[in-house]
Amino acid sequence: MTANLPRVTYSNIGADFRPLHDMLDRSIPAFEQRWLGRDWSNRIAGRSDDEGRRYPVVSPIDHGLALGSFVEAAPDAVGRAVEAAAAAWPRWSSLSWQERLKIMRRAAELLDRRKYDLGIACLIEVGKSRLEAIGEAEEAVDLMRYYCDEMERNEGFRRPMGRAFPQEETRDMLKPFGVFGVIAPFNFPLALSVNMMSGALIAGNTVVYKPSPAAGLTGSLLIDTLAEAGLPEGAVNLVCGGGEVGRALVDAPGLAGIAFTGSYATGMEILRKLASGRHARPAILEMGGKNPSYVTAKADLATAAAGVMRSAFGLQGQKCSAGSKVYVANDVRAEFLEQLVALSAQIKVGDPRRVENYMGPVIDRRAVERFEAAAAAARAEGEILLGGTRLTGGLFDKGTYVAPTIVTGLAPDHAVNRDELFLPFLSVLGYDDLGDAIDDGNDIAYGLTAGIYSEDERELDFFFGRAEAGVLYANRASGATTGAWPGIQTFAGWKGSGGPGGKGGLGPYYVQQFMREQSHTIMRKG
Ligand code: UN1
Repeated sequence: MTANLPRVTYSNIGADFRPLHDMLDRSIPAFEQRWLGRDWSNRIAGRSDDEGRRYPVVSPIDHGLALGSFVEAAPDAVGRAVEAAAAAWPRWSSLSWQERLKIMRRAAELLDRRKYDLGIACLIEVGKSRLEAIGEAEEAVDLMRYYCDEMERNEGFRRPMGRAFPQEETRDMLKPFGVFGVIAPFNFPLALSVNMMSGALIAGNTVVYKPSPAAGLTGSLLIDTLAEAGLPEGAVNLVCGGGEVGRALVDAPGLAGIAFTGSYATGMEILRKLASGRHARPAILEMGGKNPSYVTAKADLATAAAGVMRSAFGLQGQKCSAGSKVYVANDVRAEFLEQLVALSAQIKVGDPRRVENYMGPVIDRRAVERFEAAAAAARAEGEILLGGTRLTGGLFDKGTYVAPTIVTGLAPDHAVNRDELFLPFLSVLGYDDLGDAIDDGNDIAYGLTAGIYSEDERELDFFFGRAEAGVLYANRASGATTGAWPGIQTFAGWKGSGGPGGKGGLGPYYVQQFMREQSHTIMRKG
């Protein structure tokens, strides 16, 4: 039934997805019937574990839609999960890398077979549109396969070294650290969980995984899939819950390192903690973004308007890669804004289970409050060009929906232009000098993604040389700052968007961040 359906990536926006939508029309209700409203358990040492408080979760699409209940792991359960992962580590890490890859490739195969169900889980749980959700599921599969291929290309990160003497032989290798805590965010509950867990596991570490409290369903389905692939008991453990559980995990004795994707404040707290024990431990971090794009006087304005719109409002602006401000050359500002506002005004917001809706709800009430505060500031100190309001009436009253919003006239150092909002909220700034605009776009704590629109190669070169961010794009209609794909765009956060190592995910320098180096030198006789 699902063979030969078109593949969704975030950037193949022109493809014919009708067969996919036909399938989703049938599969979404079937998924709801089968999976919603259950009581889920944590998973420790291969067994269900219910130690802790049960909490119900509802969908942001409709608060009457019960996703299920999950267990906020008690501190003792978190400790047992770390112990279980530590007990599984000798076995998992002593497998040859080829044997580990066999299991991980089986996991990728299972993920691939279940990608539509897993995508639908994200859709209902987080409120992403159909194409964002299925794109994410495809990304997760590609991620796991790509990291397996990288391990193979690098021959398990083992290589012979030089000889100081003819009789001396040295080899260099990367080895796993031990137990990794993996703490994942709500916005890409599948792709980012798979990203961090597969990095850790392929490298030979074992894992205690904490999904976002808003995304326990996707997390639980994912863990079931990994268990079925034949990972040894305890190699992956699931503990649900919020910040308290995350803190218990970071503080657990026996933890070798943390992979975290989420807010800057939490990521920095984790980094400080991991630097303060008996010795420093690795923190592989992907944090926020305040991603600028630049539209120069030499831009194709239709392409620019499409790309800026998609990056600002795709997944309701809740991507760390979202484009949240755009600097426009004053010469073309009026014309660009006219196109951008006209295009964005056509966005349909509503139930993301339905094919016509490009935007679904934002994740929770706190997001709506943040939205209303930013809109009030823009109303008072600048100008609202589109949106600016919470949506009400019908389904909107049952969930958390806001209008795609474009504002202008706020000072460059206004909080709206400096802080990550994680909302469908775009601020427009004019500029006369591209260098000044890029410098201002750089003048933030973050450095994740940035984009430019210009038909002038010299301007593109200038941007690539000057922008302080790990992921740079030029002239993309499918997204000014979003849409990185495994094996194609690497995803390294500079400055406050990433950890101190300067390397990111989706590329050739990810898996080895989960490993430590060792050299073996043997002096032979004779
Ligand atoms: C995120 O931005 O939160 O590049 C994760 C993108 C996607 C998502 C990355 N690969 O937009």
